[in-house]
Amino acid sequence: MPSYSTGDIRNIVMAGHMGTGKTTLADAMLFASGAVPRQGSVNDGTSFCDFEKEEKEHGHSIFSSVVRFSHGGRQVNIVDTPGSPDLLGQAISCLPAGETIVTTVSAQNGVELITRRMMDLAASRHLARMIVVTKINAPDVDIKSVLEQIQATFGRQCLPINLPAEGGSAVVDCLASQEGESALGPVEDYHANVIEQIVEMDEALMETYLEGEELDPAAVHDTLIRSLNEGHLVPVCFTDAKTGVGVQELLDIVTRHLPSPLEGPRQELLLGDGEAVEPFEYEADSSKPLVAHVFKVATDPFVGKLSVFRVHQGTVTGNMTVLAGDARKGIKLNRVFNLLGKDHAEADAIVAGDIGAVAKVEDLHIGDILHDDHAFDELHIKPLPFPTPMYGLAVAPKARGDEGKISSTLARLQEEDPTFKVGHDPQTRELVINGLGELHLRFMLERLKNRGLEVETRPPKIAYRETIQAPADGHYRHKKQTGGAGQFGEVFLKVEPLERGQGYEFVDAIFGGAIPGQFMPAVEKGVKEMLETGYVGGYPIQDIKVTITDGKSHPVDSKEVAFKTAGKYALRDAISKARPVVLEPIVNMEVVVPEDAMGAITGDLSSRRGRVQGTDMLPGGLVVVKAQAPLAEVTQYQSMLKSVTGGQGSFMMEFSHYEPVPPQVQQQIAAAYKPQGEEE
Ligand SMILES: Nc1nc2c(ncn2[C@@H]2O[C@H](COP(=O)(O)OP(=O)(O)OP(=O)(O)O)[C@@H](O)[C@H]2O)c(=O)[nH]1
Ligand SMILES: [Mg+2]
Repeated sequence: MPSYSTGDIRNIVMAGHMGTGKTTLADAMLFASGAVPRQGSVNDGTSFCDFEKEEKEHGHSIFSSVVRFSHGGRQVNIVDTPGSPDLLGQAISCLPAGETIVTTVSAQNGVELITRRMMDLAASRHLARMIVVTKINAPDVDIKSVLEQIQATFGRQCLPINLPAEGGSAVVDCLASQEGESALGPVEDYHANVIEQIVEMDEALMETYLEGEELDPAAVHDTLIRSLNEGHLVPVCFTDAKTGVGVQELLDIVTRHLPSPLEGPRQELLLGDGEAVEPFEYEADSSKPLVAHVFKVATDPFVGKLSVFRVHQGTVTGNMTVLAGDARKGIKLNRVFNLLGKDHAEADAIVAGDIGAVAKVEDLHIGDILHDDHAFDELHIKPLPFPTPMYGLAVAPKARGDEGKISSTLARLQEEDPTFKVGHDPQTRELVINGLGELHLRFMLERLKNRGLEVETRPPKIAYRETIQAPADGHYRHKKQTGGAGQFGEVFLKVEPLERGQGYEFVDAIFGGAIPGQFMPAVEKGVKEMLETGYVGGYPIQDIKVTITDGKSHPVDSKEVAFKTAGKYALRDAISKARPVVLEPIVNMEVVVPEDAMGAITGDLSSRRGRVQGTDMLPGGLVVVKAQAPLAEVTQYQSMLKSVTGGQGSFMMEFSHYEPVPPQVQQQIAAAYKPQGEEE
């Protein structure tokens, strides 16, 4: 057993916009705690968190990573996440690993897109939150306005618990102390603000405070934890990890003031399936039955697969056989590890509340629940809101004969990232990868290249779909008489549009054996083939109900293949009369730009068939433009934004829904479509 227990553990997940200094801060904390002999740096590729080759090359995080240290008798796990909008999937999967989400705001840039996003997500999952203002010693910073911006964006409950002082070379405590001066004014004032916020949570404490009596530190601590858990207080503190200012103080804050797994918010777990799903209450008790969940998977060709998990209840030991999700078969673990970046040290046990890893277990995936009781087969984390990967590229091997290796390596990379998907285009049979943006796919392809596999890519393909807009009837009689045995099958059917997103429904409404039952699967096979092939532009047809109404068979010549063909072409006949239409993916966009670029941005979006839905002023002279636009028009938005704003601004987009394309676009798609392999 480890030397510490659940109450000693603190888990923090670092989240926030790219470049705000999460990794630098994690490296500084590691060094300050004495866990490592030198301070790692993202700038020279020595960071303990950004240890993957691709991360060193780019100088920023691409994967989440876990490091640990002990300080003041506590055991701290830091989960560092990437802050690029393209890598949001990695960051989101780590949210349920920590009690506290620590978001970073750079004093230079103020509150940025992903910081806002992660703050909101953490709040929606009822996690404790803390904000660290980083880079307070960087040139041209205005700490006061950054603090105002934080409060304007996230609310008045964001209150400093320490303050920059002495010209940025130190920070002073304003939670326990009320003495002295800070760069933002008298410490006393800030002390009063934060204490008043805390005591508001507890009537008795409030009374003692109002009567001017001394507060019991233990009572203040308990109430502080409650304030954090309920989002009544979001502490703000200040650091400059480059110069080490505020780092030692941050270690004390994390270990003294943030909740342990015993005190902190519970992760939302659900037990059951479908309608019967219920919240599942666990206890951070190491002696109870095991409940852990996998939040990160790394597939290294040399080390093998590493699955990183957070234990919510019970204990994981190396000699255990665990169950993952609803798999019937147990998994023998052999060994469990504690992680410090790329180093893993074998551990006796990973207790409740702690983070650990297992190596070389193939059957584990992000989101899996580890348990040892079949009663928990249907236990899962409340679904995380991953954005849908809509940005696609068709890839083909540069070297012949690499196809197999490329698809299997891509499939492994897919396991590392819930927003990276690999599939085949049914129309072109090409291998297609999908991610959140240009950058996301570029990283993935670099990773592929670093494993010795190179591909050619083709411009993004848009995942169009087709549907129908009216009911219609269809009919086809397939009859072939070549020499001996013939083929005969005849199908009557009708089609009706379904609501968007309903998919496909097949109904057999045949009476009296007009089509013998054994041929119905063949009819449906033909129907499905047609749905996959598409009609207008060769895209999959969706949101359609197909009802087989009548047919005819022949005692000798009726064959499966005949009914398959009849089903397919009867459907085609019906679709041709059902006002078929091409659907295109529409994305929600959020673009943050300096105020003076707003006109250019909204104008540009309108010219791309976009609909601007609103603009909000953000503190700090920024504006956020919310819009919907067809994905086809904004696939290169990264470079467009750059050219409109000269490099400033950031954006994110995510899939919203499908909509019919305008008639002229449909005409272009239809004209470009050459059905291949038509039989008849
Ligand atoms: N002056 C100063 N620079 C800093 C500080 N923290 C980080 N930086 C610099 O800011 C840049 C980005 O730092 P990172 O730690 O990689 O930022 P990150 O938030 O991890 O970024 P992503 O991994 O891309 O999400 C690096 O060049 C750091 O050297 C700081 O406290 N002061
Ligand atoms: Mg980083």
